[in-house]
Order: sequence, then C-alpha cells, then structure tokens
Amino acid sequence: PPLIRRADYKPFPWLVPETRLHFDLGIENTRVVSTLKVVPNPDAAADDVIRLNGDGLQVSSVKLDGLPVKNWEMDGPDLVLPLSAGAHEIEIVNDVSPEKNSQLMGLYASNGMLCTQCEAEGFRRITFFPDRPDILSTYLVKMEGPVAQFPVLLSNGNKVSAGESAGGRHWAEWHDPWPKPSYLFALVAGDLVARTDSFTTMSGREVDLAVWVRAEDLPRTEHAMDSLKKSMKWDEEAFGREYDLDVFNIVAVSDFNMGAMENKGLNVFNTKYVLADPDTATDGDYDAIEGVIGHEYFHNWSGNRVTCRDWFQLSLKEGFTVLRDQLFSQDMQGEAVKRIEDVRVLRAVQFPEDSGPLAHPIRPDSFREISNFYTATVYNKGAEVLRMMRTMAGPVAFRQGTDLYFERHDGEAATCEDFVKAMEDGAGLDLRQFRLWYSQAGTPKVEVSLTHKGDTATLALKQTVPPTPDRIAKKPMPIPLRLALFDRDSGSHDGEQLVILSEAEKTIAFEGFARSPVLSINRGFSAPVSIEREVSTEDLVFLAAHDDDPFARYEAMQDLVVAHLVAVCSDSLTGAAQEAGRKAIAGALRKVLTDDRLDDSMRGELMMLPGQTYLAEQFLVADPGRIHAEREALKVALGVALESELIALHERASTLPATLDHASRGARKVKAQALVYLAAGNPDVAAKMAAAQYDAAQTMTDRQGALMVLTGLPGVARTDRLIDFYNRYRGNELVVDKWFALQASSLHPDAIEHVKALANHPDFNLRNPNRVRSLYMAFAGNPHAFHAASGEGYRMIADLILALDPINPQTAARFVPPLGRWRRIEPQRAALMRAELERIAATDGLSRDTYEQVTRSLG
Ligand code: B3K
Ligand code: ZN
Repeated sequence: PPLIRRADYKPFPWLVPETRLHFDLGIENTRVVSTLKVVPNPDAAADDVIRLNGDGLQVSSVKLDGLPVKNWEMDGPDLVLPLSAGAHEIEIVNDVSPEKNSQLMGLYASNGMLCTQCEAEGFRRITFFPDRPDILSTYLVKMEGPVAQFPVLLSNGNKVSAGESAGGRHWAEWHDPWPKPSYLFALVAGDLVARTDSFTTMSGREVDLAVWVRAEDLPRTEHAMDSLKKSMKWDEEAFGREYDLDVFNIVAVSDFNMGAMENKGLNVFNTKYVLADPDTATDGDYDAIEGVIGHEYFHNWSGNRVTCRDWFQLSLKEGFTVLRDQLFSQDMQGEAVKRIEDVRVLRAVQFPEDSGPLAHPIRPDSFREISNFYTATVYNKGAEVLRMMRTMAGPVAFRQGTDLYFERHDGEAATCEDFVKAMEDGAGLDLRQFRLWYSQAGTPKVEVSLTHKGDTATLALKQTVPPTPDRIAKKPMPIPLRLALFDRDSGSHDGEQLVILSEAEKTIAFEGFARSPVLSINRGFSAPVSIEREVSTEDLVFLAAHDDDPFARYEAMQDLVVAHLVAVCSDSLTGAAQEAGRKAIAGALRKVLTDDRLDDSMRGELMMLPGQTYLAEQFLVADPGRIHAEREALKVALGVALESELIALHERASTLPATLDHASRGARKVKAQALVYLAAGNPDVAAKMAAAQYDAAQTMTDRQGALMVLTGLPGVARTDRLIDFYNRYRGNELVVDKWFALQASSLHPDAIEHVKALANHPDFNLRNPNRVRSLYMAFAGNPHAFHAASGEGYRMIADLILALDPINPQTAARFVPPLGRWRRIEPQRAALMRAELERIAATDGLSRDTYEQVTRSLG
C-alpha cells in the first residue's frame, strides 16, 4: 500500500455542487443510483478525466449528461471517466450487499436494520465519488424499501417528502441544504422507535429532537436526550454556536467500530454511548454518554460547518472537538475531577503512543491507512495543544479566536494552519514558535529544580523533546507552566503565575522567601509534558495535603507513589527506606480517607494508584511483571495499614441513597476504591463486604464495583455472583460486555484461562466490535495476564488480530499497539512480542490497516 503525504495535497480538478442519491433498500442487496452535478474547479489545474473513488464496487451502468457511455474504465477500485471542460451530470448505478459488509464501513446491516459509516473513506464503499473531505456537495437522498422491514427511513438534513408505493413498500426523501463532504453522509433504515423532544435555539428556532433505538431500549434513552439538550444550550453559551437544521436525529446501533459519528443532522451512535439506566449503566457510563453526545453535537460546527481540507488536518476537528467536550463536561460535572480524569487518559494512552513506534505529530505527515490515525495523539494531545493556547490567551481572548475561525471558514474545508492564524488574529497571540506543537511528536520532558539562597528561590527549567521515529532532532517549544510557591508554615501562596518556557533552558528568580518554598508546578496540567524533578517526600506530602489546585494535589499523591514504586522496582531502596516510603504513602492516604473537607468524588481520585502503563512509562525498559507485583504489594501494605479507615469510609458511604446526585455518585466511587484496597489487604473481609454490596446493589456502579473485586478473588462468592450477574442481565448486550470485560481484566491468577474459555462462550462474537473489545481490549490491558512470562498473552492477541483482520480490519489493527511496545519491555518478553508481530507480518493478504501498524511497530 502506498504512503500518502501531506505535502502532496492538490485540489481536485472538479467540484460536485449537487449530489442526488436513490437507494432501493435490501439487506442482501441495495441498489444505488447516484447523480452528480460536476463543474471544473476554478482553483485547480484542469483535467480531461474525473476519478471517482470506489472500494469493491461493481458498475452496472454509467450515463453522462443523460446518455449511456462506455468510455469509462476501472483503475484499480476507482472509476475514471473522460470529461470535457464545462458542467456535466454523471449518473452511476451500482449494487452493494449490506449483509456481507463485516467491516462496518459503508452501508451495512446490524440487527436487521441498515445503517452507514462513511468517515473516513467509507462513502466509496457505497457509490463512486471524489471521496475526499474538500469536495462539498448538497445531498438529496431518496430511500425506498419494504414498510414492514424498514418502517423508519432517515438521512441527513430535513425530510422533504414521503409516501407509499405498491407492494407494501414506501419511500422518503431527505434534503440537506448544507454543503458537506461525503464522509458526513448517513442513511438509516429500520424498525426503530424514538424518544422525541424539542429545543428552541437562541434565535428562537424550534428544533425537533429524536433518539432512535429498538423498542425494548426506549426506557433507557432519557439521559441521552437530556445530554443532547444540555449540549445544544452549552454550545450557544460557551462558543456562540447555534444549531442550523429543523431536526436533529440520533440513532443507536449495536455494531459500530467507534464510539459515534457526527453525520450532519443524523448522528449515529454505538449503543454504549446512548443507553443508560441506573440498573444497567455505571456512573462512568452516564458521564461518557454525556461527553460523547456533546462531542458529536459540537462537531456540527467544529467539523461540519467548518470541515477539514484533507485527512492530515484531522486534529483540526478532533482536537478542537475533544477540547470542547472536555470543557462541556467540566461545566456539567465539575472541573477538578474531569481534568484529573482527562489527564489520566492522556497518560495511559497518549504518552505511551508518543514514546513508541507509532508516535506521530498531532498533524501527521504521512499515512497508508487513515483509520490508523484516529489516535489519542490526534484527539487528546490535539485537545491539549488547543488548551495551551487557551491558557496563554485566557478564555475571553480564546473565544475571540474561535469566533474569528468560525466566521472566516464557515462553509469551507480548512487546515490546522487556518485555525492557528485565526487564533493569532482573533486572540492576539504570537504562535510562530508554538506551531511546532503541530509538527513535532514526542512528549516533552521538563527538568525542574528549585534552589534557595538568602531570600531568593531560583527555579531552573530545562526542556527536551525526545526523538521519535519520524524525526530525531527537535526544537524547543513554548511550554506554558502554571506554578505557585507555597510558604511551608502558613500552607499558602501569594498567587499563581504563568511561566512560558520557550527556550531550552531558563532560570527564574523569586524574591522574598526567607525559607525555601514548596513548588507546585504544571498546575491544572497546563502543558502535556512530563515533569522531572528532585523533590523530597516531605514536599510531596505537603502538597498532597495543602495544594489548593486540585489537579496538583492529585499529582502530588501520584508522584509520591510513582517515585516510590520506581525506586522499589529499580532495587535502589534498602528495606528500611522501602518501609519508610510505604509509611509516608499510607500517611498521605490516611489524610485523604479522613479529610472531611474533601468531597467524595475528589477523594476517589486521590485514592487511585497510578496505572500500570503510566508506571511502565517511567522506565526506559520496563519489567511489567515486576511493576505489577510491586504495585500489588503496595496495595496490600496500604490495605493492611488502613483497614479500619477503609472499612469506616465504606460504611459511611454505604448510607447514602442510590440516586444520581453528586454526593451519591462520589460515595459509590469511594466505596469501589475502598474495596480495591481491602481486597489486597484482607481478602476475606473484602469478599464478604463485596458480596454484601453486590447483593444489596441498586445501581450498576455498586454491583460492578463489587463484582470486580470478587472476580479477582478465588472463592465461591466469585462464582456465585458471576453466574448471578450473567443470568440477571443475559440478553442485555452492553451489560454482558461488562461481564466479559470484568473477567478479562481481573486480578485472578487464572485470568488467561478464563479468557480462553470466554472466547468459546456462545455469546462471544468476532463480528461485534463491542464484544471483541470487551474481551480482548480488557485482556490486553490486564498486566499480569497479557504480559504472562510464557508469552501466551501475546500469542492470544496475535491470534485475535489474524482471525479478525479479514472480518474487520479497522478493529483488528487497534490491537497491534499493545504488542508494539516491545522495545520498551525487558528483553525476554520483548523477544516474544516481536516474534508475534513477525508472525503477523509474514501472513499473506493482510489489510492495509494491520499491515501498516505491524510494519511500523517492527520498525
Ligand atoms: N469522527 C468520528 C470518527 C470516525 C472514524 C472512523 N474511522 C467520531 C468522532 O470523533 O466524533
Ligand atoms: Zn470527533
């Protein structure tokens, strides 16, 4: 497969101002008639042919300006048609088989309904078209099919007409007045019911809202609808963005490669991000639904009204929209906790990507398969880069920048450079050097030291941007660091400062400190960097107890544990020093458990130990077995040392009612955390408490939290509750997914055997991405099972990739990165991981997706 380069962008020689589509719908066969108005592109070099992309399509007939023509030819999957200068109308007829479409790209069948997924290059699996995001067209779509099978017919925009036809058939016609690229096209046909509502926009227009699901799922759509209305309101207030059609439809489907898709006026969602009630969805699920509904809705402006010129600009819409959904969720759920959660995801997923073989800048320079670039780097680091602009400009000026961006580029396919320029002009920032964040990959490292002499504290900062496979030599980038210097006696500071580290090294003197202050730096995680500093345990304990920036307080707890575990795993601590380290951590954690000024939601964050992948990141070459063992040993020590406090916390939290309010949710979070430590420190007591919590549970959060602990503990309670859980929720796909995931991610010593057995469970199904992920993504993230010294875990993931690749390459390729970490893993495991990658690479007929990820990972 060829390498496609950003530098090679050329505008397309033709424009397609109007697209008309006719679908004769059927599960086995759907006939597509496409009529395109094309005109020469005044901004491109003229061409005497038009190349229409296809992917696996067979042509039935082609007409040009109303007359059948035969002078077209196929060039690989594409159709190439000679075309004289001037305006033309092209009509193409072809057939597709939704039922056979297991890739879930293009038009496919899911539970008897038909739906589409076109981003990035799925439209070409439906019909021939210049399938690139800079070709904007209005769409008129007519769908026709049997009423009984497809009572509901939806597409983008507004419904313009509908009617019955002979033989129990009917049709509907939809028109989308907003020119859009083909990746935003969508069609849905099926037996669906809707929760409906309406929203009045800021200019007073009424919009009909609907969330479409299967009839049995209707009771679980209330939260999705609430989230949609909140999103619409918030985007008006926070970004001045108003909705622009008369209807907004959301459809939930069970078979979906990603979370959801922002098709104009017709968002298609994975059921996981729509359906919720307290009995079947956790508090985390509720938040995720709100966040994803917001995200897709916000795309209506950041992505749809202003789209991307080419796929290298993906972060233009995704990084921006992630920032928007994060700010939305911060406003809905509370800023402090949301920020901590977002940073935890960044560190667990994006940092490893940035330090491994798949590292790429947020605006990549080349790809073979664009689906492989829907990454945490493009999305989450992309959001961090914009967040830094916001930190430097302040929220008011940042908003002026985004206003100018929308105003300048409405209706256009824009570039990241367009965004930066609008931000410079609108917010009054100078971003010349800052643009490096778009072109340089790798997580910058900032070395920090604070010295004190007389009444002056001197801060020395030094940045390095590490080499990545695409580039060795890097330039320093502007790094905005929010910091504060605490007086250790009063426990307070004189105000926060924003320091921008633009050069490789910089020192700053702070006067008026008779005693050496305690430094709190990168507060709020103001820059997506890793901070390295010599800091005493005493200072970290101080910050963990006193920092008024909630993120920094969390960070101090994390640093305390990270420093300790890194030292233990490097064998650099004496027994006594190790004991002292544990004591310090236990002391800090005790304060967290008992500080009654903390709310439980924040307490739950402060209780969380740094994750295995983030810990592994601290080592040039990590021993996952050792890290896991030491992390568990620390849990045991903390569970033993704090048993009575943990039990008391669990008891107190158990008295709160099972509602969805903030306090009850916080209580459920600390209950789950308390059980995790108790399970390590006193498994018998924990098993009893967890079984009781499970039996009394009124919410999925409580039930799942209890079952997670039980699943990791051998014993009868485990088996009984696992069987109960399955029987209670069998038939509910999303909850059965949880049942698979709990077992695959469990601490149980036999987790590998459990996963093998589950792969043969009648409910396991390689064709359903949610089910595949619930078993195997959970497994790939389970350190002791995936990294089993025998290499069995690696073999299982490689076997999965090979089995899944012919069915669903996009999802298969997502399992390559865990194996791709081999260079950063100790030599014996590294050799086993590499061998599995080589076995995959040696297989004939790999998809472009898997081929690209495996070859990059072998490097
Ligand atoms: N834009 C879609 C991503 C679809 C990618 C398909 N390979 C979802 C989102 O980011 O909102
Ligand atoms: Zn998105």
